[in-house]
Amino acid sequence: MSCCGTNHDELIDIKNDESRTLPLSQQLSKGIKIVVLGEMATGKTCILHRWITNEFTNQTATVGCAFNTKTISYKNKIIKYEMWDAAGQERYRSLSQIYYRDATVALLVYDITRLETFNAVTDWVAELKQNTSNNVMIMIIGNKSDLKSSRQVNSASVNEFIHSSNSNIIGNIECSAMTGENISVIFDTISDKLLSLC
Ligand SMILES: Nc1nc2c(ncn2[C@@H]2O[C@H](COP(=O)(O)OP(=O)(O)OP(=O)(O)O)[C@@H](O)[C@H]2O)c(=O)[nH]1
Ligand SMILES: [Mg+2]
Repeated sequence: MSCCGTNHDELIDIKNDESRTLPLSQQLSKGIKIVVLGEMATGKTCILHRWITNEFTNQTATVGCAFNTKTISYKNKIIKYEMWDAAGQERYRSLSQIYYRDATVALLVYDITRLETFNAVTDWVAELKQNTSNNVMIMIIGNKSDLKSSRQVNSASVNEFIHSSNSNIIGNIECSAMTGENISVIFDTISDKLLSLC
């Protein structure tokens, strides 16, 4: 996975990407921007890696931001996803705004075994609401569902938060990058939502 966090030219490119102004139906094949945010070690990189390769591989902590693409054929449409996988470490936090600002979709990832990572997701929802004007679609992801016996976040409190948040939250899915459970459901849900808006 490539790293882009320290490349100034690339940051300028992100800012000036004109394809974001196209109608959604034209963006589908040119590139739908997904930003992946959440506390460190929640499994953001593993989720993307599982979706792209269908394998689980232990990842080292992301530096800055990693960039990946995957093009799929879904319900007779070609959809290209451009995924910006932001580092969860606090020192990179200020960079995140560059990545989420013009994103179409934000995946907010928490670890179901660590309550503080869900609390961080609620902070991200508030931040996105405050700092984006494009009504970014938000998907809340509870990763590590293979560790249900150590669960600290229950689905009732997640649902309660979603109902009270008044944000554009399009889904709330628990998954496991380790076993692969529900990984494809995340992207099918996003694809269905995008197609419904075209
Ligand atoms: N049990 C279990 N462990 C997981 C799962 N997904 C990721 N992990 C582990 O969680 C740790 C962190 O995974 P990463 O994908 O690097 O997490 P990240 O959110 O990208 O972390 P940063 O890049 O630091 O923000 C690794 O040790 C993974 O092996 C999962 O579904 N189940
Ligand atoms: Mg990572």
